[in-house]
Amino acid sequence: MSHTSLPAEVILNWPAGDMHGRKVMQSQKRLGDLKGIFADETARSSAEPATVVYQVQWWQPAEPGQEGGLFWGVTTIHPGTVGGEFYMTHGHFHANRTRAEYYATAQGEGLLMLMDDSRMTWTEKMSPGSLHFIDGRHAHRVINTGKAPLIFWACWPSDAGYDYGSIAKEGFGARVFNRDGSIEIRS
Ligand code: PAN
Ligand code: ZN
Repeated sequence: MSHTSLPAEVILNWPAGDMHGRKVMQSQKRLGDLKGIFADETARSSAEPATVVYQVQWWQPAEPGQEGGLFWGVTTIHPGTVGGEFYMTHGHFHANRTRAEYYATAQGEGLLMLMDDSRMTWTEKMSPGSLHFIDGRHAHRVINTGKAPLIFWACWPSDAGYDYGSIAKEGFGARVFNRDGSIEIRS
């Protein structure tokens, strides 16, 4: 019997946070896209709108919404602040609250902010090698508190979906600022 080995569909560069493959997708979020995310909207709207805050690459080997598949991605959050508040992701709940996720840090320093339905909010420290299990009930956002890019890998179910609405409306229960070089979490 003959046997053929197919090439892998995606090749990762773990430390650099880069994925290569025909079906790998990507998106960038710039300051101009992040209206209402930071506390100081005046500072955000007067900053250069083309500045990239974070970028995501991901692979969807199943249809979004299909049960049983897994998606894989990587996010790079650049270092920086808006009105003293560290650069961060939008953050979201999963539309399906029974769908969990893993985040694993490749490079950089930051905080994974988690929030439950009652708006109780807490953080976990992210540093190279840290692995974070995100319960499907918890909203999640990542904040780069360091001076270098924060790069983390993620794996989540194809039918998790995204619920950005409640975060866009009410935010998380805390924000993270650079106060004279130290990290301040304000609730
Ligand atoms: C991640 C996030 C990614 C960007 O893949 O989507 O880090 O963050 P926002 O989607 O909050 O802008 C994930 O959590 N997927 O479920
Ligand atoms: Zn998620």
